[in-house]
Amino acid sequence: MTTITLVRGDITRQSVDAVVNAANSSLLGGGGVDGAIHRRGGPAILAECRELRASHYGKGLATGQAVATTAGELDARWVIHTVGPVWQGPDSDPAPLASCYRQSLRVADELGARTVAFPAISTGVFRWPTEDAARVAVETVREARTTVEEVRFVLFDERAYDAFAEQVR
Ligand code: AR6
Repeated sequence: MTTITLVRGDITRQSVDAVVNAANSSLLGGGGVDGAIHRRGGPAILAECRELRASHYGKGLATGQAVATTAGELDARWVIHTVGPVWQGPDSDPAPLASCYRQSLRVADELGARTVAFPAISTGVFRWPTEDAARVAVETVREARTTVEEVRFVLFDERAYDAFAEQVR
C-alpha cells in the first residue's frame, strides 16, 4: 500500500530514499527544481549525468522516461531524473506526464527505494496547468503497482499545494 503525503516546501530539503528531478532531456541541468537539486546536491550528480550522456543516453533522456544517479550531498540516496512534457495548449496529451510518474516509480522499485519525493513535474518552465498536472500525478500514483511505501509530493507554492490537496482528499 502506497501512502501519498503532501508537503509545502523545498524538495532539496527532504529526507527520503529518492528525490525525483523535473529535468530536461540533456540531463545537464537547468532552472527550477533541476537547478536547485544540482546546486544543493553538488557536482557528483552532474558528473554522473555526464557519464549517462557518454554511455546509454547519448541522445539524452526522452520525455516520459526516468533514470537514477547518486543524490550527492542531498539527504537521499538517489536522484531519479525524469523529463516532463511541455504544455502545448488544451490538446496536450497527458500520457507522457503520467509516464514520468510511472517510470520514476519503476526505477524506484528497481533501486529498492521506499520513500520518494516528487515535485509537480512540468508545472514550472514547461507550463502545464497546475490543477491538471495534480490530477494526472495523483491518479497515476494511485494506480501504480509499486513497492514504494510513501510518495511525498513536495509543492513549492500554495497554489500547487492546494491543487494536490484537492486531489488527495
Ligand atoms: N522544490 C520543490 N518544488 C520546486 C522547487 C523546489 N526547490 N523549485 C521549483 N519548484 P520546474 P518543469 C516547483 O520549472 O516545469 C528546468 O529548467 C515549481 O514551482 O522546476 O518540469 C529543467 O531543466 C513548479 O511548480 O520544472 C527543464 O528544462 C515545479 O516545481 C524544465 O525546467 C516544476 O517546475 C522543466 O520544467
